[in-house]
Amino acid sequence: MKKLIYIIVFILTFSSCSKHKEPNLKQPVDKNATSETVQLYNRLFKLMDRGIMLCHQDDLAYGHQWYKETGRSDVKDVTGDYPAMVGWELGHVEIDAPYNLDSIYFSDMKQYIKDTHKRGGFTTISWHGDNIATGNTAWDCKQDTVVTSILPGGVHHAQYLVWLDRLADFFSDLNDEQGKPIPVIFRMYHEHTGNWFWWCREQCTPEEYKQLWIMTVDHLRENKNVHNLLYAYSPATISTEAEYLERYPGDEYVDIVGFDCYASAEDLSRYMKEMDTNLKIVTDFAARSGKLPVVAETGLESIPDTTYFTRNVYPVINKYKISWILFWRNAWDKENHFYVPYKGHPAENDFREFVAKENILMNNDL
Ligand code: BMA
Repeated sequence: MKKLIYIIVFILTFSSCSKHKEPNLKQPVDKNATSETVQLYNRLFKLMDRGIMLCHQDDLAYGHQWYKETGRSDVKDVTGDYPAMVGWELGHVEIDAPYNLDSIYFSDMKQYIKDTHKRGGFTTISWHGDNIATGNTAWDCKQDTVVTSILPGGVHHAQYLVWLDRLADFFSDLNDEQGKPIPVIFRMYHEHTGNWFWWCREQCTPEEYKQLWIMTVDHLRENKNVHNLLYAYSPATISTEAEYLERYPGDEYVDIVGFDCYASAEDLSRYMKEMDTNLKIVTDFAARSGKLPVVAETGLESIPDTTYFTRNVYPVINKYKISWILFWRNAWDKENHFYVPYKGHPAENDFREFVAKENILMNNDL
């Protein structure tokens, strides 16, 4: 009898254990990702069944003609809710500056990321790191040996690892109130199919680009023990899958696949076509490779067309199953550099209508 009880207890324990492990969870590329990071990845996939999350760059730090007002957000001013996801930018963390290239203190950024996490929202982070060879900005493309100079054996390799260490310190300092690491998405070396950053196609070969990516991921996770990241790949718009994959570092190094595509008021039909082509390429590839598809950056600067969101964005994204769409920042210090309407802007009704769609997810929908 005693033996039988032992056997029953053993079976019950074993079955509850295996249930607890949830063997069907999808694993991110970092095999040592924290359990919160694994949960995040799986949550993002699940949420795609309900809709597309709205994401806005720098949303909580500033907006059109305001800077650092606690709790404020242009998206919330107009719609009554925060975006489901917020984008941030790490440019200048690598040179140990106290604030980023758009004047956001990194200490504030960490707090905004914690606030978003507490509200149940998500965070994606880009990085316009400086050109280490010239000391100028990410946009400095005057010489084309910077990537080789960063790779192992290159003259700037050691210093570049110091830069990556500073990134790692930032990521490692993202903890919730219980001290658990907050998982975030890191979208690095983006728009590389363009020709405006030092990591773009004219500055390095496909092989060098891949090596740069792999070296960065390996350094963060193997040497610096950063395990709260999902890695996102986002070229500027392309027209074929071959182009999309030419510099793809491999399925072992990417969790999320997207693209950046901007509109111009003069040619919104070109924008819709480009969005459609890129969405098709990205969602097809994501389905095949098991990655998460997104629109990593988009927008129409200063939104001169007041039906842009409902007539140009929604009809295209609504055809696809994607995780989120990120609209670029509303600069606080530039009159016309904004991508989401602020209160009083002529496109605000259209934006509200867009956000009210059943399958556009805001923070309160999560
Ligand atoms: C660009 C512009 C710049 C900004 C940079 C990094 O697209 O918005 O003003 O400094 O992104 O955020």
